[in-house]
Amino acid sequence: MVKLLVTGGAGFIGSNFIRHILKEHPDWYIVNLDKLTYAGNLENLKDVEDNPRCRFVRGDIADRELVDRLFREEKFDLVANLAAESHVDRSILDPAPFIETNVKGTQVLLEAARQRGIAKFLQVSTDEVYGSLQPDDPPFTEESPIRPNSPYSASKAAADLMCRAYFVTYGLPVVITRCSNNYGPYQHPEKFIPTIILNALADKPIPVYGDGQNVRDWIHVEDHCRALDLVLQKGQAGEVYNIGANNEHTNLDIVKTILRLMNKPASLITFVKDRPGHDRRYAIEPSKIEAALSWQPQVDFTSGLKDLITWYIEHRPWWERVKSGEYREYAEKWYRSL
Ligand code: NAD
Ligand code: TDX
Repeated sequence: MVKLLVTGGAGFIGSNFIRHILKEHPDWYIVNLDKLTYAGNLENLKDVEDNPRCRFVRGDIADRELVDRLFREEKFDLVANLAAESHVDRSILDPAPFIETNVKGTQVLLEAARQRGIAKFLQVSTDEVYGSLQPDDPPFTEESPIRPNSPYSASKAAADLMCRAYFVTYGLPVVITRCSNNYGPYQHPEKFIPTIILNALADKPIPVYGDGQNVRDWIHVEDHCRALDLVLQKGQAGEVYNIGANNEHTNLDIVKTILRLMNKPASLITFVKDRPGHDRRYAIEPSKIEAALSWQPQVDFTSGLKDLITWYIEHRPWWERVKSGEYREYAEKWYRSL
């Protein structure tokens, strides 16, 4: 039995990752440590909540005592750290929680792993730590300089560097992944693609920051989760693996594509004030993980978007409850029942 600690498992990528691991590894046992911030939603895991191979613990990764106790109780073989404050716009409004969770929380986990011993510590990071590209620049490789521009990406970069220090100084078997923008089921409605689909469904204006020419490199969350699973099992300690699907689009093109797929008018597009420090372009060079771990993205972008639009239509109660904040009642009820 392999014991895996997943942090942030009630969030977007974390919940997809837990579902993936339970399906792919019948002999793995997961502990999901999640603080249930505004972004954590146990309804994302409703279909696996009775699974005896998955235990939920509500708690903060920056809470040293709790994390130490958990490591003592469970004797983890593997850690996958997905817990984070993840939204760039929120980090611009208030950077402090980003330092607390993304930097301090990661260090607390690293230290507990160092004290107790661990086979692999996976730090789930982001392409945003590399900063911004100009239109003609080559994509980010693992050797690209770390040049974060937002408080969010600076906090993720700090966590990555702390992971590196724990590998170099203490020999802790840490691997870091840096993935591009994810889309897929259970993403928080504050993010761009959910905003487009939900506003289009309601015939509401779709806010496009600045001139809409910022470029993001999109990957389906399932392809990301398969890559994380491979890196957790086969990634080499001390290495960084970029994850991306060679799928760059301007924000404006994304909105136009989704509106076309939904049969909604382009008149919904509304240009709004730009995000301060808005990174112009991200692009990931994924050849290292493709060669080293035989990983390839499998989800075609147009089919992925079509399926996602259908998912939103079929999961109206899920997103209505998220948008109204009602899902918190579910969390409290579920938590009280323990
Ligand atoms: P999310 O905001 O949907 O989920 C984050 C989860 O972490 C939530 O369940 C939240 O409750 C939990 N959490 C927050 N602070 C915590 C704390 N102190 N202790 C315990 N749990 C806490 O985020 P996401 O989009 O699923 O991102 C997951 C990870 O992947 C993050 O580390 C993010 O930086 C990284 N990442 C995201 C993307 C993307 O496009 N979404 C791309 C690359 C990397
Ligand atoms: O309403 C919007 N209008 C808009 O034009 C929103 C919410 C966003 N945007 C733009 C900003 C970005 O150029 O769309 C692009 C994508 O925005 P987000 O969904 O906020 O993602 P981004 O800032 O690129 O960061 C995401 O990818 C990397 C995740 O939120 C991070 O957690 C991840 O590390």
